[in-house]
Amino acid sequence: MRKLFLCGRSEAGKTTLTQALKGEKAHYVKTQYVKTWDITIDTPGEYAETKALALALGCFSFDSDVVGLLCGADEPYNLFDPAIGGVVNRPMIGIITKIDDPKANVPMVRQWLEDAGCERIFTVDSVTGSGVEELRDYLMEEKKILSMEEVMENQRKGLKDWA
Ligand SMILES: Nc1nc2c(ncn2[C@@H]2O[C@H](COP(=O)(O)OP(=O)(O)O)[C@@H](O)[C@H]2O)c(=O)[nH]1
Ligand SMILES: [Mg+2]
Repeated sequence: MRKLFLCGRSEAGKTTLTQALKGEKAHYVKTQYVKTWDITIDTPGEYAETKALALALGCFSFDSDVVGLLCGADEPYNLFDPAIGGVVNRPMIGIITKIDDPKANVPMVRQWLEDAGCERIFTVDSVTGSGVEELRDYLMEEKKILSMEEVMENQRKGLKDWA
């Protein structure tokens, strides 16, 4: 299974999604530091919210196979700049959580994540488990291991390294 790096503001649902992917029932735990599990790298939201700490996220992301930008469907503002995928040399996906929240605005959050450059967007409710299986199936897809020549060829064509 490919390892998913989770980045998003506090309370977006990174830890609850980690629990859902591990098959655990949702229970609240404040994430105090970056935690590497089998399936995810769970990060404290404060890292994404603070310019100085955000740099550390770049370093931690290199231990993952897939970078996930995570946003609650009820979030009132967006943390992710347009086209930030340029600084990530992994497939970058968007994950919209809390899709059943009464304040959910999935089309707006989807637009933010598309603008950021996410190549796929998943919608989940980590408490009920809705949509989590689709994300799990995506993570189960085989990891591509490319030779330097293949990467350079992709770069010559203007494609992503892993295309
Ligand atoms: N209904 C619903 N609640 C969620 C979902 N994801 C997280 N929550 C709730 O949102 C709160 C913050 O979640 P948490 O995973 O700790 O956020 P984190 O700070 O990004 O790790 C908790 O009370 C969770 O139960 C979701 O998909 N649906
Ligand atoms: Mg957390």
